[in-house]
Amino acid sequence: MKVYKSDQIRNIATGAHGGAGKTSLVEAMLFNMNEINRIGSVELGTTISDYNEEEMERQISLGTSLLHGEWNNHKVNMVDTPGYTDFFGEVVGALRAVDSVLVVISATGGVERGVAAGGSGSGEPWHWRAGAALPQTRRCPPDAAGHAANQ
Ligand SMILES: Nc1nc2c(ncn2[C@@H]2O[C@H](COP(=O)(O)OP(=O)(O)O)[C@@H](O)[C@H]2O)c(=O)[nH]1
Ligand SMILES: [Mg+2]
Repeated sequence: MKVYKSDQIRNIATGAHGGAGKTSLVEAMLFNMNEINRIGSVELGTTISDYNEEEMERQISLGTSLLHGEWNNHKVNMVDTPGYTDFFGEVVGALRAVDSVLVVISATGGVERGVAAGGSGSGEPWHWRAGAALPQTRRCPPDAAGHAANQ
């Protein structure tokens, strides 16, 4: 087994409300890292992350999945969390183990309750990240007028 130095390891969790696309994004990342040779589908129950029978049947993530791949000689550990608040405990556990959280925002639905909506937002990933003192990077696609909105 390949041995990585600690500075070659990245631990990343996904975070967002259910249905934002976390599991699909992780699946695409695994494909791009050549860990899998086809991109599975949530609808067909063929993703690596949503592997148990109930997840396949319901087409949602119910538990945290650990996945890994290699990119540019770095080991990337991905922690795909469930988005529904019933399973929030899974997310809290994941945040204790990661360096960063990939907050996924649906390109069609935009920012919805469960990502970073108003109020104290204590149950939302943008705020969980702050609570866990994790760094933040925001990268948004250009708006309709073509203005980039990266921070
Ligand atoms: N068209 C389209 N559908 C997507 C995309 N990403 C996810 N989906 C669909 O959105 C639904 C929820 O995706 P999923 O990855 O399970 O979201 P999660 O709950 O955040 O893990 C599924 O039906 C996916 O096929 C995308 O980039 N484009
Ligand atoms: Mg999921």
